[in-house]
Amino acid sequence: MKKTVCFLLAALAPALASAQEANLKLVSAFPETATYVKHMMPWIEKFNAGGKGIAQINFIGGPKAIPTFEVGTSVKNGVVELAMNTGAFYTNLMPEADFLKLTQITVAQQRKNGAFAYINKVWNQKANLVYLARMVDETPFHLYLTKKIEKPDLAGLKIRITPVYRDFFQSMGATLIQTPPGEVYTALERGVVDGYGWPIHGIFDLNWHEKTKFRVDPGFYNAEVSIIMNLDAWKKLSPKQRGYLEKQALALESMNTAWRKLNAEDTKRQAQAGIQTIKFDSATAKAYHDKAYDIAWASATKQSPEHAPQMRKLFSK
Ligand code: 173
Repeated sequence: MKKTVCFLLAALAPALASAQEANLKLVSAFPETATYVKHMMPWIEKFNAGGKGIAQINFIGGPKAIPTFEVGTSVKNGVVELAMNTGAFYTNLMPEADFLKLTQITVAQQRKNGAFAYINKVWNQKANLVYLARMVDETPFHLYLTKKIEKPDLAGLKIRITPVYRDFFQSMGATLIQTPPGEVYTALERGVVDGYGWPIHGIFDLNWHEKTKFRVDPGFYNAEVSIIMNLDAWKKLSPKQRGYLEKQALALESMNTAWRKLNAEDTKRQAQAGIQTIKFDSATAKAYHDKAYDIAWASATKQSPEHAPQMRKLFSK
């Protein structure tokens, strides 16, 4: 009898050991050639090297594995435990997802002033998600064009959008066409769009510079890309595993200093690639920038009267 128990325990030991090591599948809502994936891969390597016996991340790929706008639902339902995603891609789960572009303080400051905890409360309750780490910060979005404009008027222009830019570009009279990042090149190539919204960095990764003639300055908002996690998977972790994930989340956020450097480099590189900057006079530029925020907060408040005003307070300088 004793022998049998010993044998059973011995046979179970590997299973028990692997049950202690959490295996977390991660999908990227951005194409695998995107800057964000390049930024994340070394982090995953370090995560796995230090996480032996605790937790491992299994990167399963980009939008070919799960389409961009379905990644949020896949994390919510636990099809994958983790995703690198941006709120604009999962507004189908909750309108608040897209409000993260409106943060005017860094994620480190958000952790201090309670914004990060507030985001998590909403993400837990409304979408079964944990907001684990913000890995893009301090990065404005811009409008890129294939045709010149003299003033902030997009009438007659077809512009590729995501929810990030929808209300702002619509207010300038654009015809809106929503696509995931993976479809922008073809849309430009075929003349389906005359421009697109995108952060200051990253247009070279998907070869959009080949089709881009102008960038409109100033930029607006603050590009957000984050690691989100299925809440049930989070609850299943041991305190040690959660502690490890939290430590690695901070390590990823500490890499955000890279963006300021890349943003400066890519601004130069765009000029070298022949992309001209469209600049408005200073009053028009200020009105353009202010309008971006006014419109976004008005839309946010309409969509989420409960959370938008609180988030506005916590996200502002
Ligand atoms: O696809 C997009 O233009 C978009 O919404 C986005 C959001 C964050 C970072 C990069 C792009």
